[in-house]
Amino acid sequence: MALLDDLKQNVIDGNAPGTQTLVKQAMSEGMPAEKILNEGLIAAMAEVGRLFEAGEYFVPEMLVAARAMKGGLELLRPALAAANVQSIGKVVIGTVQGDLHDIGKNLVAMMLEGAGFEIVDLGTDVSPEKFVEAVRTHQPNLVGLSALLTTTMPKMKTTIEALNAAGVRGNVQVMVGGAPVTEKYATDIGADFYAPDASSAAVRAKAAVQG
Ligand code: B1M
Repeated sequence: MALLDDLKQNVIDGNAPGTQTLVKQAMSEGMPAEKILNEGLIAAMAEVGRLFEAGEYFVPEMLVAARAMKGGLELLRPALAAANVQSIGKVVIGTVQGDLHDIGKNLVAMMLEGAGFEIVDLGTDVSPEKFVEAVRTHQPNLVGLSALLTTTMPKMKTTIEALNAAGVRGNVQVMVGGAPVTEKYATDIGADFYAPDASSAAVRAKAAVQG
């Protein structure tokens, strides 16, 4: 447990090399990747959010913590996305327009990859037009929209409307998620389904394509 506390603190402090060293150590001690992720990396980001809300952290501190988290996440990627699976479908995923948060979206993409999906990651700040273009080009089974800000959530609705207007909505199911998003919001904006976290995103996406 001391190891996970140290790991958490290194992310909170934005110590990227320290974070990577401790993730490697935890893995070499046989700790499950999900435990390192949930009790180390994700728990740290929750604390960073609390510090930001309390006015003790500002954007630069959030940014260095996010970089440290990402470095740790990269090391966990092979274990989380333990491959060996045939593609069960394709997902176009991105963070909606105006929103630069990508840690959660990346995590969802990794878990989907682990569940056997082929991933087309459009990155952050993705306009509705870019989602439409990607659906036309890649013909995915699912489109995943992530939003972390209450101010960018409405772009999920705009994106769904753009898919409708382009006549491609019927070809894809839309999954939405992100800290401020709820099941009710997903229903209200016409998404097919909502997932509260990366593991359930993988389970629900799999169920969606397998009927
Ligand atoms: Co931002 N930020 N941030 N930030 N930031 C939050 C989101 C905030 C809650 C902090 C706070 O006030 N407590 C707050 C939003 C408030 C609100 O809207 N109500 C906030 C704010 C205000 C801002 C700025 C406006 C700050 C400013 O400039 N004044 C600014 C906006 C920039 C922009 O996007 N235009 C900003 C900037 C940033 C950084 C760039 C510094 C950095 C992001 C770096 C990056 O992502 N590359 C950052 C960070 C790190 C955070 C916090 C601290 C951590 C987010 C995170 O990575 N969490 C965050 C506070 C918090 O969340 N506690 C905060 C860990 C991650 C694993 O969880 O992203 O929730 P999460 O993803 C989960 C689920 O939500 C779900 O699964 C994931 C894994 O389980 N999920 C999906 C996510 N997407 C999904 C998609 C799905 C399904 C599930 O289907 C497709």
